[in-house]
Amino acid sequence: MSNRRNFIKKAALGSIGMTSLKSWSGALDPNQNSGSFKPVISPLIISTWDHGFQANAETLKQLNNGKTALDAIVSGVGICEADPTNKSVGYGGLPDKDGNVTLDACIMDHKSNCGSVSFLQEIKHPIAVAQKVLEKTPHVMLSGKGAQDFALSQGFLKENLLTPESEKLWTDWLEQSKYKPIINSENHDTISMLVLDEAGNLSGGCTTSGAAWKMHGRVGDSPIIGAGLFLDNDVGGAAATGLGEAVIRTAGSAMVVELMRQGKSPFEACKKIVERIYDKHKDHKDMDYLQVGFIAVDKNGIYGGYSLRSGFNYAVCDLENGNRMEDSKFKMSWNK
Ligand code: SD4
Repeated sequence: MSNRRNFIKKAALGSIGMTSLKSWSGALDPNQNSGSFKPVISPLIISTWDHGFQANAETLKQLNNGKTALDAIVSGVGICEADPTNKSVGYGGLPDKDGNVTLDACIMDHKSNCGSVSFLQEIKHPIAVAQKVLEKTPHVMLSGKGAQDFALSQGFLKENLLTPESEKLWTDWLEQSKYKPIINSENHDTISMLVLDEAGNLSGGCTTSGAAWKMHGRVGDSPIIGAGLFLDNDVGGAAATGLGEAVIRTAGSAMVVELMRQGKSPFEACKKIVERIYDKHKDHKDMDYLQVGFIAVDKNGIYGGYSLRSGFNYAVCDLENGNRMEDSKFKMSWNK
């Protein structure tokens, strides 16, 4: 590491994690204004939505404590999973139409090792189970009862994840029983996180309770490597939030990474795939409520984000500039 880099690192260490800049212009490209155009100093952590701010701070703390990137991701997004007020991730997540909280998560490291769980019930930290799938099994993905049995075998506890508040929202919803995902509500959805660590290696994770009031058994994009999350340590990483069906139909995160491989910046790659999703869905029944957002980071520490509709933001944390929220650029506003 150069002397200058060391100096910046030391100077930044005192304040990192506490900086909250609403409007930040450090490395922003004036022509793009949704991401950076010059590398920032790693570790770089980028996470979806307001809840990403707290998650980033925890992940950074764990990295500074010498934890591996995967352990740090599990701790960071684990804060959102454990938060009963967060209605779209983990404990307190809104249930399916039958009142069951079912969780999806995945994790991926710089060597392309992956672990994933889908349709997991009564286990508070699906991201930690996904990490165990990666480390302890010959498989990538475990689902439903099998995923739960595996979690129990690894020492996870069975818990009721339906809070009284979420149960009340569900019983209110039962009066109409109409399935219409409202993404952006209360400014959160899936938490997806990408990390470029000090060694320059990429990793990522993604965890969600999925679409509220979904059919029992529905699985979204978040546990699917290539849809909700994808990275190639030679190129970059990308992760998604929003309506999983649309992200799966277009292999969203994998495509963002492929576009970066072809030379697009993270911002351009996210924008291009969001536009593709729009083209494929403009006459689709999902279009009324469709929202998708992507975050991406390349191997050099340049990052970006883009969403279909307004309201998406993400938290970015790097050594030089601290932890802050950035608003994503978007294709259209909600009233269109
Ligand atoms: C999913 N991307 O399961 C996640 C989150 C979500 O409506 O439910 N959005 O599709």
